[in-house]
Amino acid sequence: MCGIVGIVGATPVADRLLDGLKRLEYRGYDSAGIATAVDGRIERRRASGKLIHLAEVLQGDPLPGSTGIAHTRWATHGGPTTNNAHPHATGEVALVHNGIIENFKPLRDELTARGRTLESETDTEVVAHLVSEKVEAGMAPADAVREVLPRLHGAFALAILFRQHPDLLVGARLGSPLVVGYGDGETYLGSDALALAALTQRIAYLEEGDWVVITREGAQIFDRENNPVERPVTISGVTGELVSKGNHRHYMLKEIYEQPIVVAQTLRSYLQRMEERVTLPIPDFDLSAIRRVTIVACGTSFYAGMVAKYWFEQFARVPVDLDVASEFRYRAPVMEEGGLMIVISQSGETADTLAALRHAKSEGQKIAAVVNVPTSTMAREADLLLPTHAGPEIGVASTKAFTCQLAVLAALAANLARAKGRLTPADEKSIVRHLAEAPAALNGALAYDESIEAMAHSVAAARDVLYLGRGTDYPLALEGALKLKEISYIHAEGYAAGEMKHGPIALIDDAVPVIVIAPSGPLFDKTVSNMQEVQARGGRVILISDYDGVQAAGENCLATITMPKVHPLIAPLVYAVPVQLLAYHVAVAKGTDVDQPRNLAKSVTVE
Ligand code: HGA
Repeated sequence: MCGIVGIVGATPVADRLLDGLKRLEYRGYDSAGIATAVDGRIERRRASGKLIHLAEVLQGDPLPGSTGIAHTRWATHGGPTTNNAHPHATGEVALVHNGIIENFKPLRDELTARGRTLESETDTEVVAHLVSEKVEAGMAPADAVREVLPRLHGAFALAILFRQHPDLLVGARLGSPLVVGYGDGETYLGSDALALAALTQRIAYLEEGDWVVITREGAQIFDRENNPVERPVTISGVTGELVSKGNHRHYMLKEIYEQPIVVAQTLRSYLQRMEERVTLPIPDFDLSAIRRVTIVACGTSFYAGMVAKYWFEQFARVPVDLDVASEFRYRAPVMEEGGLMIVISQSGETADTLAALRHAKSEGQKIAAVVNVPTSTMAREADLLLPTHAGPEIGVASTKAFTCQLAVLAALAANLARAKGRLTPADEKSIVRHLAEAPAALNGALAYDESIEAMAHSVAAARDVLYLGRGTDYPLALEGALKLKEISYIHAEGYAAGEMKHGPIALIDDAVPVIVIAPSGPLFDKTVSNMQEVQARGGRVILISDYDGVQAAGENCLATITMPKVHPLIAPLVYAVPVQLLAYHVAVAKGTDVDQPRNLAKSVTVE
């Protein structure tokens, strides 16, 4: 989603701003722009579409100036046109914004009533005008921003440039992330440490409601009550190198292939291999009093949570509520004492999930956060941080973050079960052994890449695809359908296998491939019966199972994918691989933009 970079520099900044935007490109965006302060005026260059278009504009019309702001926009209000691209500017100020100004309509009416002309359809532009009015009335930049911030409802990260003050920028955050970077004789603003990786590793994370004035000498930070505050400067581990694709054609494929390693890395923090015990990064966090678990997440993370519900209930016998984050706050959820909310988010910044976290916290729930960015807002606001160690995930369609989330959640379920006295030492040993087998089993699953690629054409031609599964394979069916929708734009739905006969079976004909996820085991026969109901109606089935399953039921299938035989606990991790690879190869066959699919953003920082 939107990316912000700002530099108060000692030398021209346009190239470095563009480089910062490139580092944020993976988040997904649909237009971009840069503004600098030059010789007493504000200059802007903007372009719709990819950064290459902005680079072309800059090449034709270079942008001097050593203080500037830059933005990649994922449109929420107004189409992805050049005119709606940020920065938005008046004669006095230019401004970039991440988030949504929810009260922009009355503010806009108020501004137009005062005779101001707004040029874009965005919610953002009102902020530029509100600040500009104050500046035009003679206020200093910091005073102007301080007076405007309380008028804004919604969520924002802002970076603001002033025509008459080319030596400073003002930033602010509420609900959307913003960091300050400290250089040598230069200071920066960025959406995250990655954006500033080539400039500095010295990073301070702004807290909710903070605003900041940066100059070449450093930063003056204020809290929401306008008191000067210090925010600790941390050394970010993100290197200046752009994350590379290695030998792979797409980030998504590289990330699918990284899964054995990153799952092993993640498990290291949650398993004591010698003692054969599960553990947590904060070992003395008391789980014994937890009486109820609420899991809240969005998209792929939600499906990881759905798998975890099965595990928490099975191992720990603790009831689990599961909610899509954007719905959670709006159904008056009952949160009793002794409740643990688990939020799951790759970025740790997903606005819907963050809002749910804050709501639950205000109701006295303990919060555990399964996130891939340990410096993220969720990580900082949680009582129990449960990091995944997947490394930067650049492909918009989540893959390695998902399997790492599953690894963490399996270990958490076992920890909870032990704390509740529901896990014998023998059971715990067995869980540790099975989880430890996951990296090798993931490798085994990757070995089928070529055969999956070979069958992709049979799905690529379809208009609709169904995925079926039972038990923990049901969330995998949902995840498989989501992956296919996201990157190949084929309409796909996941169903609990047993639900087919209650409606969706009406969709079956020979034009709708049905992908059945059914490892051999206790649920196999029932799922295969549902599969046969599909075949009896002319449906063409692709069966994903292990050798035994394929032998038993593969005969009349359009195709089969054979996975290594694994324990049911790690089956969701292993079976994630073929559904990811199938979606990937179908998308490649269709020629879509695999890493940055249309309309999607990576870190979804608006509600
Ligand atoms: N609401 C603003 C910014 C959108 C945003 O933050 N996207 O990530 C707009 O539509 O321009």
